[in-house]
Amino acid sequence: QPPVACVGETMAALLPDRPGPLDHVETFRHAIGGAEANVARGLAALGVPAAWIGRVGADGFGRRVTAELAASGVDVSAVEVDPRRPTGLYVKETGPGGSVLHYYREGSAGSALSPALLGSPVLRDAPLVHLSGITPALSAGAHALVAGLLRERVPGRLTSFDLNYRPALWPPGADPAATLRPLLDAAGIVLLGADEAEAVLGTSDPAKLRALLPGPDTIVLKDDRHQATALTRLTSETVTEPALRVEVVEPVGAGDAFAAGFLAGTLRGLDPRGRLRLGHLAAAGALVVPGDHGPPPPPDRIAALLAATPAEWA
Ligand code: KDG
Repeated sequence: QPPVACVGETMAALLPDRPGPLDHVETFRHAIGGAEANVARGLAALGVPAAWIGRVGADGFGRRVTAELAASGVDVSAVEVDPRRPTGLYVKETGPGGSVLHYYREGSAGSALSPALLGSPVLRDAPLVHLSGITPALSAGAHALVAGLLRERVPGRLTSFDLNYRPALWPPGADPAATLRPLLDAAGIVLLGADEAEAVLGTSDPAKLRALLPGPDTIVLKDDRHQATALTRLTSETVTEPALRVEVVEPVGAGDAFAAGFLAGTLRGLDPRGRLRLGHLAAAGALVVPGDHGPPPPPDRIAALLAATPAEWA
C-alpha cells in the first residue's frame, strides 16, 4: 500500500524546560516539529502508512528530523538533503497567554521546496497528499509546489489542505487571503479552525464558508477546542461532534493530530461522524503533552469510542 504523502517543512524544535520569557530559560529540550510531518507521524501511529516529503540541511538538526520521523514509522525515502542551506528551527516560548513559536527558518533547506518535487515517485503513487497553508508562506517555489499538487488531478488521489494560518510567516506586503483561498478551494478536504477562517476568509459561518469555497468535497471547521463540524458536499450533510474533554497541557500539535485522525478515518471509509471522532481522539493525545505529539490512543479504546452513543462519547 503506497503511503500517504505529507509535504512541507519540518524543523528542529527547542522546547523550554519551564514556562516564561526565553531570556530566563536555561535548558531546552531538542525535539522536532512541522505541521505536515506531525500529520504523517499521527497517521503512522494510527496504522496508516505515511511519508513525509521535504528538505533538510546536511547538518545535525536535519539528521535528527529524518531519524526521529523514521523511528516513528514515517517513510522518509523521498527526503532531500540540501548541502547549502541549514535545517530550519523554531523555539517555543510558553507563557500564561499560551505558546509562541519563534521561527529561524528564512533561507532554510525546507523553505527551498519547489515544483522540482512534482515528479517524486512517492507523490505520484500516494492515495492522499496532505498539504498546509504554512508551505505557501515559505517561498515562491514552495507556493508553486503546493499549487501544482492541488491543480494536478490524479485519478483516485485525494488531496487535503489544513489552513494552518501562521501570520508571522507571511512577508510584509503579502496578501495571505488572496494566496490561500484558491488553494483551499482546489483541495478535496479542507481543515480549518474557526479563528483562522475569520482571519483569512472573513467568516466562520458554515454556509458562508461553503459559498466562498465551493470546490472541496469536505470542509472540516474546528471550533476552538470544543467541537468540529464536517460539511460534506456529496450528501449536503452537516455533522457536528464535540471534542473529548481532557486536561490541556499544551495545544501545539493538536490540530495536526486531529487532521491525522480525520484522514485516517476517511481512508478507512468511516462516516463523517466516525472521522470527526477519530480526529478528536488523536487530538486528545497531543493536548495532554508539552510537545507536538502525544501517545497514540490504544486500538481497543479507539474502537470502543467510535462505537459510543452520543451520551457515552461527550
Ligand atoms: O501545528 C504545529 C506547528 O505549528 C509546529 O509544528 C511548527 O510547522 C510548524 C509551523 O510552521 O508553525
